[in-house]
Amino acid sequence: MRSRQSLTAFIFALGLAACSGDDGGTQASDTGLRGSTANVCSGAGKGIAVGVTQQGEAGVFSFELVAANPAPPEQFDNAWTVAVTNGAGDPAPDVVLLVGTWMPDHGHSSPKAVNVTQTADGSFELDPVNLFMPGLWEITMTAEAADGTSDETVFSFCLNGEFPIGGGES
Ligand SMILES: [Cu+2]
Repeated sequence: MRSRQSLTAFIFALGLAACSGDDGGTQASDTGLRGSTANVCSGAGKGIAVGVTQQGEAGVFSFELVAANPAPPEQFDNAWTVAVTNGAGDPAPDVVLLVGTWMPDHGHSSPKAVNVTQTADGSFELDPVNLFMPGLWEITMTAEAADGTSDETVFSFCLNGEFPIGGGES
């Protein structure tokens, strides 16, 4: 099994190949994903949509995707609004939200960190949620209260899109 580091290096090698505009039929074509718009992970994950609410694994907090731009999520940068509520359905006070990205089938995260900003109403703005390639994504949300209480959930969904080789963002 390859390590996370070598997979990350592999992905960035693909990105470099795309930027050079010259690959000579190397690693990129070996993935079989070049320019593909195929559904690469159909049926995987729980799915994502505005209004989806998941209870944390510890049963302390709930996490709701209250807004998404674009909706449904698309490849590249997304902006999400997430509300964290307690067992009574009220906004959880004094909570810090940490967000991580992961592609379990590929063994890498997004190259961009998710910036999380709490708004006046207590919800959280996540911008960007950079879904830079199609496939199965796991977005882990961890809420940590001031008293040390912590809970987390994983939003998982299959993202369709065009593999960013030979065009798209660089
Ligand atoms: Cu990936």
